[in-house]
Amino acid sequence: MNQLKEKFAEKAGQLAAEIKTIIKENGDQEVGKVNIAQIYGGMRGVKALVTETSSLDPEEGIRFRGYSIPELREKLPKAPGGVEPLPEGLFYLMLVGELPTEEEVQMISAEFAKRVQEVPDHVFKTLDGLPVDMHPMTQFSIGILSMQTESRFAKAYREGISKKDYWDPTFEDVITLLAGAPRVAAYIYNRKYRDNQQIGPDPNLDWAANFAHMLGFDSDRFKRLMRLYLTIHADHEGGNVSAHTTHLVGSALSDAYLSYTSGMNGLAGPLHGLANQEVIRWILEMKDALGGGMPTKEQIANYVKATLEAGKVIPGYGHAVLRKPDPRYVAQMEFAKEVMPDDELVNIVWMIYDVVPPILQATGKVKNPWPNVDAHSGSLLVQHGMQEYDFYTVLFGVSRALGVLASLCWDRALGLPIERPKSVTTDWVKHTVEESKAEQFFTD
Ligand code: CMX
Repeated sequence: MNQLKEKFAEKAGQLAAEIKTIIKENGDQEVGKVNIAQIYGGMRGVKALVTETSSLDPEEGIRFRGYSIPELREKLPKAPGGVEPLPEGLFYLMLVGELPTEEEVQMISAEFAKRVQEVPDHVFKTLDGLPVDMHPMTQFSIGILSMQTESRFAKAYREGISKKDYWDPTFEDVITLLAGAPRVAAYIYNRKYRDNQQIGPDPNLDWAANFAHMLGFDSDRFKRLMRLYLTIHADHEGGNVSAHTTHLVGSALSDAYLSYTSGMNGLAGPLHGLANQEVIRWILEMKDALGGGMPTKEQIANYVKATLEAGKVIPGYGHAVLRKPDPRYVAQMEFAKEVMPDDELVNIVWMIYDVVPPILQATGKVKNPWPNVDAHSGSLLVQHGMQEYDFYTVLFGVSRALGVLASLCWDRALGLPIERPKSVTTDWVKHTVEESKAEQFFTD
């Protein structure tokens, strides 16, 4: 792990110096304007954050350090005999900006497999004290938060660490958290859905395969699905709720555990990561309402319209930035076309893709009528035997840890300050509008 740490420190040092020069020489340069619709409209399109790990193009979708999802599936190292990338490799790429070698990925897998043993006992005791019917995302957040006792950053800060070294214990916290997150998640799953029959980690498995194993899914196909799933959900630049929240809370020098769980509480919202469980719930409700079996496109269209008329959203459709079908959806569709082309639920998901976009388009207000990542993921999990859809967002959360925590390392290494944008009141807005009208009057 020291090798990765040294490489990261070297890259971070270079970028920190570059940024210093950029700010010194160009600090006054404007990069955009903000209008009133944007400050009331969830800050869409406002460029106000720097995130190094990935960047989202509205037409093209996500690129991780410049690599698209198809490129990652081709270029990142794979498990022996495997066909999907190892998510550890994506973590390396996001952290240092270079594609890793197989040995470099193996080193991370081995470190995760070692540190997964370090989840302290009190984390499991904490989880045991929670009502078993508590939502798995709430349990996950509490479980990871209770690991905060292990924070090396919090300890180092209390002991008076110098600013320039913040990144080092943060890096260590990030590795420990990433190693432990699948174990905490699997513990919740087995306690809630499998009569508390817990399965310990296997030190010989890669991160995703070990997660599958601890969840009780040992088939090669489920391991393949987990590697793909944990890769494609890892990051979506910095402005989404889970990434932005992790970054924001981290900016107060809250450690990795505090920051990441804050992000997870945002991922648990139905407009963000929880949409994946909502998609399956909505499809199953539709099937029930239509008497079971395979619906027709016309029946789906009517159900979609009824959902909209009831003032609800169609889960899994739309996006704040994307304006095309999500490449993460496409990657899952390709996977399904290869391994389960005849599955009924998957075929319903594809029929919904044919039906929903024109209906959303016809509303005249939905900016992106296309499916997002959450429209497909649940159907793959159901088909592989994981039926408990309330758990799906936890899988998303484990994956999202890779991106938001790689970013947290960067935040500390670059010495980014506490975040504190300016808020205004509606009186201020009204006054500003009046002032500008008066100015316009005198200019005309
Ligand atoms: N179904 C119905 N209406 C939708 C819609 C959908 N799937 N997507 C957007 N709209 C509506 C919005 O609610 C909004 O309506 P109002 O003007 O009445 O408030 C209008 O269309 C304009 O919204 P937008 O600018 O197109 O979308 P936003 O950037 O405001 O919101 C998102 C983006 C994802 C929250 C929204 O598309 C949505 O609610 N989708 C369904 C939930 C979902 O799938 N979320 C997962 C996103 C991916 C993730 O983070 O995991």
